[in-house]
Amino acid sequence: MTAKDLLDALGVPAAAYATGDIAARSPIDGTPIGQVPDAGPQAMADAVERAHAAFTHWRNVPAPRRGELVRLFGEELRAHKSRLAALVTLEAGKISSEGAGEVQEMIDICDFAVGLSRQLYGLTIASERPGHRMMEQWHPLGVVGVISAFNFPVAVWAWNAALALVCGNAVVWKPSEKTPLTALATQALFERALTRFGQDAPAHLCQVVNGRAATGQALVDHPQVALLSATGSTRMGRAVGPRVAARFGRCLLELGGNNAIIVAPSADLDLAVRGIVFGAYGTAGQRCTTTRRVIAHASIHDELVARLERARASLKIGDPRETGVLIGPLVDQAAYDAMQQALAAARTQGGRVTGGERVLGGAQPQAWYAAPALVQMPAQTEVVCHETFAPILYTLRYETLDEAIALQNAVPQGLSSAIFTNDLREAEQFLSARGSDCGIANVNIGTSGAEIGGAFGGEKETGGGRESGSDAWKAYMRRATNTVNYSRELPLAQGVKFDV
Ligand code: UN1
Repeated sequence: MTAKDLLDALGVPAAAYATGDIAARSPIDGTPIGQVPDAGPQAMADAVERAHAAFTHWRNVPAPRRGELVRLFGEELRAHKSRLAALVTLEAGKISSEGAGEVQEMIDICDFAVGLSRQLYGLTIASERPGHRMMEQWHPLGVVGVISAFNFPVAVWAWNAALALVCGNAVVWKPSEKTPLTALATQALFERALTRFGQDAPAHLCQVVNGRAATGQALVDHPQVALLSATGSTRMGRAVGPRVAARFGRCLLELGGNNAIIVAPSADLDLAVRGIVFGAYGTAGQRCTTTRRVIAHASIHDELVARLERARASLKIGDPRETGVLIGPLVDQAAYDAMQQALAAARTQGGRVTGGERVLGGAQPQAWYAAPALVQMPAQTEVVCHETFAPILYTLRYETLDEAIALQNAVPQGLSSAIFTNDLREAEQFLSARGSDCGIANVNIGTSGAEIGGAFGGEKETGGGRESGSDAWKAYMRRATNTVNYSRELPLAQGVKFDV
């Protein structure tokens, strides 16, 4: 099916992607698949104001009823899963099963949010004063702005939107310029859910505004955006974070990762190889959770690297829609160039590189397919400390677990991490306070492909945000502490006397 067929079937009118200066191209073959206008800062500000008006209505709708809207949206996603997944594959270049997985993550978070809509619990707290009760309530924040990246063009928005909506907020979404069409399709599905939901959902509750940096900046700077949730590079986060902080807004940042897997002497190498290969090369290395480093014990290092190299060389690269293909294209030429630069730097820093070259350039001159690269490094040099959004896996060796953990933590990013070991002491040390410093730490499972049920996010330059499962919903609400006096006295806290 073409992009147009899919967009038709998903309910996006052709006029919505017929003109404009943002051109969507399929990374599969570089062909243009649609154009959308850059809305500009004024249109963004208007959208935020409309969203704020929607919020003042939506916050009064009971949370379980708000959950019903998200439930209906989940139904639309289930009904249109294969089409939306195919569009993700066309626009972002993911292999078909990963496109389907992305939509499944949206469905999963909708289910999670529906349950959550009856569980927005606050605490009751014992008061120090007689005849008093203390409690917490969680109230909606207002407008939640979402800036999403090309690599998860729709799922990351859904993690934010599903929670934000049940929490009583309105949402304004600025998608990546590289993936505007999947955003339009998602919005069309959301609108179907809205129609089925009925009158008590206000207009403009969820809006998508496509545009470039200045449009995004208008969302970042708008005083009515109570929470700005931004996913992308650390560079983007450095630009966005201080601007939101300057107006005392809240930020939820999901930035770069530089995720490592430690492979211990007792590891099940069959499992480790599979976990590493999916983590490093799945999604063509374009996940924030992608495995970028392997830190292998000296006693198994050479065997592991040999097995990784065999697996690497056997991966089928090509059109991500074809069965059997595991590595699709890089998103664009800039991604390919960044990969080549990193590999050149790795060579000068002593790395031994296999793979990494351009492939299918003859058949697809407008697309950027690269062989996944394996790079044996003599040490954790500068290039290894950088996140390059491409399928490059650096390998390092270690002698003691303390040394391995120190290496794993000695990068600026702190998203995901894993150890493969069958030694309980090693596993527990890795998970302990003196172990991995990342937001995600796993045992005998790779760094990528997290489930939605846990809180997702990381430390240090990853930005500190948490979204998706566990109690990440609290980021989308404000906490009010309430003290109620049901006595006939007015005792002061801390025993203060102030009799008038
Ligand atoms: C991202 O790459 O921005 O854990 C998110 C994973 C996915 C999410 C990745 N569930 O790999």
